[in-house]
Amino acid sequence: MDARTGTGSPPEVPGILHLDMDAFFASVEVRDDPGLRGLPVVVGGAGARGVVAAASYPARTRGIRSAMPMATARRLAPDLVIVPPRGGHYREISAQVMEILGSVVAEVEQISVDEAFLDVRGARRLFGEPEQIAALLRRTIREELDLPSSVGGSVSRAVAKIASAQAKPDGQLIVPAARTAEFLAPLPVSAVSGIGPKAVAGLERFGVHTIGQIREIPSSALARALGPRAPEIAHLADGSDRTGLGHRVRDKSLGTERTWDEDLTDADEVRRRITVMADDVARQLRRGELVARTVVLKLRSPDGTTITRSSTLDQPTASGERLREHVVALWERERHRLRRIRLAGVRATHLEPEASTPYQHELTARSGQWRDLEAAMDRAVDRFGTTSLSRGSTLSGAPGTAQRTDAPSPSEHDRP
Ligand code: DCP
Ligand code: MG
Repeated sequence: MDARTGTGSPPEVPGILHLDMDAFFASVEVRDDPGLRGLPVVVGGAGARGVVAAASYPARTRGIRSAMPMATARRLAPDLVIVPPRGGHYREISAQVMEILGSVVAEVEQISVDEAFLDVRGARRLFGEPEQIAALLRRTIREELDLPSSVGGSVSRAVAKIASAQAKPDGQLIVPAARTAEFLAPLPVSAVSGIGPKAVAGLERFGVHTIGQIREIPSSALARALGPRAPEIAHLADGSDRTGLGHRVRDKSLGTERTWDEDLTDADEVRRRITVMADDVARQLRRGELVARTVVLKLRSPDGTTITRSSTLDQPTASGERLREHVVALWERERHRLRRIRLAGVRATHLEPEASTPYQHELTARSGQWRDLEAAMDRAVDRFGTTSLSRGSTLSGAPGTAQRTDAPSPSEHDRP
């Protein structure tokens, strides 16, 4: 769609919405146990090495944040309520949220367990302007699931995501097209998804602290601070970015990573867990209609020794079976190096859209089979949640403490 601002043409619609659940895991626990309402509640491992996965807003007023060591959180709030994570339960509720979104808007792109982008331009005739659609979605989620969510809206996905963060908790903020640059100007550069501490430091060297200041430095300086992302960020800052759904240019990989409170010492157990992760990554690929050329296994021992090994697939794939074979092979090759495992991650890289892959070359009986079987499993998981459906060999693969189990890429989730 073209953005025309000439006389007579209608104003451009801020039709890209970003919906993100508030304090998702913690809100679910509070909903399920109303006695916890108003208390500093965190979800995470209670053990000595536990980490905060989610913090309720009352916990946040005490300075508690995701990824903080539980010991620190306890110090900040001696009355802290720690709830162990229930991954399958959150995934079921996530599927319910996505079902609600899909019932109103055809164009939905889920990007993590609790957030999605929506293109609501096609839903306007039925449901009204983006403000009304955002309100409808939030109200429906509240009424049907008794959970708070926030929505940002804009002409671009990046700005919509920034707006939803500004709207939290339990709010919505739709930025009119013509006000985009003005809205962004006072915000810290770290508000932009993917601008992490390194990029922030690079920009600070040029005296740039806010998004507005990005427009004041020469493009050569911006290129030095941000590298190849400079043009994209420049467009964002001046309000001309129009990247909508299905343009996940930065997501060249996706994966899952877990840290455990207790070291894993049993090789079979490690194999089971990375198998579950490989399945999870494959499911994320299929959901994004992507295939991967490479799979990466990362392992860390308690002393911090980290091994990252990758394996290139003969065909780009979204098959859990293929990814499992490769990560298990990598594990078998490296297991003698690490006797104890504290962290493991599986990542799919060199992604491409599924449609661009010449599947006809791959349609052997075997690959045809995996596609049918795994597509059927995806439908069952979407319907019933993962807990109801597990492969026999992975039944004991209990979830660890989630660090961020479902992020499409870590950069997407760099937060201020
Ligand atoms: N999560 C996690 N580890 C992290 C970050 C998040 O396990 N380091 C999990 C718990 C969160 C969920 O993912 O509830 C969603 O992540 P968000 O970043 O959206 O954070 P919240 O929903 O908890 O809070 P907010 O209200 O800021 O969105
Ligand atoms: Mg959230």
